[in-house]
Amino acid sequence: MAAGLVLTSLGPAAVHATAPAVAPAPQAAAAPAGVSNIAPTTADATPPAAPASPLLARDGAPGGAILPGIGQPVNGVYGLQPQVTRNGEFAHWMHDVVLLPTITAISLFVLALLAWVVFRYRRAANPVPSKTSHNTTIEVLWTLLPVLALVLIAVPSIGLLQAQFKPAPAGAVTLKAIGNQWYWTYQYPDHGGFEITANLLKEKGEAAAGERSRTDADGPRLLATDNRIVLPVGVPIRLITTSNDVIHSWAVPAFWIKLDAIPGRLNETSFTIDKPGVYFGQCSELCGARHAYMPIAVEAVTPAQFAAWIAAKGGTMPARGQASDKVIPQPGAEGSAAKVAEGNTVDAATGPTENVTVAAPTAPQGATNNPATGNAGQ
Ligand SMILES: [Cu+2]
Repeated sequence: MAAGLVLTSLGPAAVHATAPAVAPAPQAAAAPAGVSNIAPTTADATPPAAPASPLLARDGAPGGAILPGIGQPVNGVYGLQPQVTRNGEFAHWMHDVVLLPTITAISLFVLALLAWVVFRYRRAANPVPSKTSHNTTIEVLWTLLPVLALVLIAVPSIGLLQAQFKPAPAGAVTLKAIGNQWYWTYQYPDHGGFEITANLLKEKGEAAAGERSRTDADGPRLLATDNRIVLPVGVPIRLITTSNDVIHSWAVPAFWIKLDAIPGRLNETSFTIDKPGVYFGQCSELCGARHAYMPIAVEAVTPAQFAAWIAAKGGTMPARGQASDKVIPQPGAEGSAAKVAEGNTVDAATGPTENVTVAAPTAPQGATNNPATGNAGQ
């Protein structure tokens, strides 16, 4: 963890000079000797069609391998996805060890009581019904036992709720996810503020001529994106969400994260990814016709690989010792530096700007220009 924080605070040049052995993630150590620290995390990590260096893939993202059953739903399997954050692991435990046994026991108990009453007190076996109307012992029991059951559930539940809204510590990597109809844009405010757009990768027959279509190396159908978001493992992530149009929701099941993206607002949460890998999610707020087609793909890599990726994107790592916990003002908040600066130049001519923190997408979006065929015709 400490090594990870140090690595993220180094400049890209320094990271390139760092041997992979110092990277804290176990997979980095497993890389063959002599391979640079931007090599794929496992031997079979390079997708068949990828260029020699995964970092120089067409979209600039490392071509990390998708591990079977990790970070995505699996056919015929029920239950929660394997979790790779502390909150997720706790929630998984709570679901499997607290909630499921509790509701199963209560359901079976009530079913048994019902069956007993139906059988024992049927008309044939019990022709003269009892006239009893009160029983203090039973009344106390049927009040206290449900209270106890609720307390049993509430204690871990409230703790988890609190943990989910814990602010990120100093030194966290900030990822700003911006919802659009119907794709996500991402900014890295601590790393030069560059922006990435992630669109659904269409299937082979659906992509226009010259357009990149999905392969299995990209991910499952409807979950693969043209650009993956890259985040470091072992480093706290500060996730900030907002939207350019309607309410979306940024959700990745394996991170135990679902955070609404609301126009004119910033929502914030934090998490730390434990294991390298590729993790998929989807917009989880009904946001319009192509709601189902704005997937999320996150590639979690070692801090060294993250630094290399940032450099490849033209970004910069924060200087050593410089905490990346600067306050990002709510859109339109009075006194925000951006607002004041922009207000000085814009107000006189055009009036106040509505949302100063959200940059307009810089490139035309393939997904938004889709004709109403293929996926849109569902
Ligand atoms: Cu959406």
